[in-house]
Amino acid sequence: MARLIDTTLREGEQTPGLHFSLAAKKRIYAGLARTGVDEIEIGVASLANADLPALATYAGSHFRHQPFSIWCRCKEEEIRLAATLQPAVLNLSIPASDLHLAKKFGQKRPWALSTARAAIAQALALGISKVALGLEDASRADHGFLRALGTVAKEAGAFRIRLADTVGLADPALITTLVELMTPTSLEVAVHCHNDFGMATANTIQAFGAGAQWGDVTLLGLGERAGNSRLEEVMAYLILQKGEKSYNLPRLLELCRRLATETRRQIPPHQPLLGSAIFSCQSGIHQHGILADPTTYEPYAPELVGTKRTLLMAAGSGRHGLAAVLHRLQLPRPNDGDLHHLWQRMRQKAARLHRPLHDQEIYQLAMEGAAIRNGPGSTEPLADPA
Ligand code: HCA
Ligand code: CU
Repeated sequence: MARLIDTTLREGEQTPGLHFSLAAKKRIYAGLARTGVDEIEIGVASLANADLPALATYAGSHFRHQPFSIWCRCKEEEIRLAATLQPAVLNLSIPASDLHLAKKFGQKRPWALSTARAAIAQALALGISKVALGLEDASRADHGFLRALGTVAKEAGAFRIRLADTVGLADPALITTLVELMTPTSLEVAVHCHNDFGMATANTIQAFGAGAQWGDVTLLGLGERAGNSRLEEVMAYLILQKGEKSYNLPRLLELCRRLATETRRQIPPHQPLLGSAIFSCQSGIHQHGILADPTTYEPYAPELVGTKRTLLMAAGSGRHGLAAVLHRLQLPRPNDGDLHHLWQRMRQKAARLHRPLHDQEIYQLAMEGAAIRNGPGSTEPLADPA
């Protein structure tokens, strides 16, 4: 079963230019809890994160059944601090690639193995019942070494390993390989996918297919550079395509829209799930199909994401769509010849204007057609436009 770790409050807060006040963090936490997300990573255990104790207290006291986790490096003082905040899970992190080990720590692989082992042991000894190990830059790490880190994590008592595609260069095939590498360790497996090539959501979904139990996500894909897997995409996919029942789609979308407003982020009209125009359709072939049965060209009903289907009349639209628009405008259905004639004039006008026509313009064209039919001077209205 696929489970989601939201890390908006940890990785998301690392988004350049973004800063959440404590009040905002609480609102986001509450909103996330209402979506049914399985684990909420609330921040980094470091002295620089002054809000963390208050946020942990809020999370623990207001949402007793919502597991929250804390992230930290394999550093004794950070682990000690994390332990005082009583998270359900501690997500430790250690670099796994030679590049990160050498450039950030001047270290080699044995150091990572012993450091991870000691950190897991320390966290467990301090009473944290569930400890996970994150492998930073796993997608550029040696595969044998990744397996060795997994084995050490398991021996030391971790329950989960998290494979981070830190710079977002993995494709679904590599994600499959990385997840499968961990199978022999019998640890639960998580992935943390970045979106540098636009593959974060696909990689996360692929990880589930390859046997991972957990995927990291953030609201609106917030995170370093191009961000992370979007909670809204991954969760909606699990709900709408996999029949997952434990999540709340309206709450999720409402939270995304609110956060977009609060962080002054525009939601582009064609943004998956959230965009206002994703169910607008102007091509004749698609309109014909949709009018016969919306499932021909829609993966789910627009109402499920709080939007509406809109048939636009453009140069490439067809007669079926036009007839439907006339119906919506409460205009009588013309005979086939008149409809054809109106359709041609509609297409010419839309082509001239390089855009779909507004209802008023369609209405006007239909009225002109009626005027021609009824003879010069006739202005008899057919109906008021909606
Ligand atoms: C970062 C670290 C991380 C860690 C992921 C993890 C990454 O870049 O700040 O510990 O699982 O992407 O590697 O977010
Ligand atoms: Cu990250």
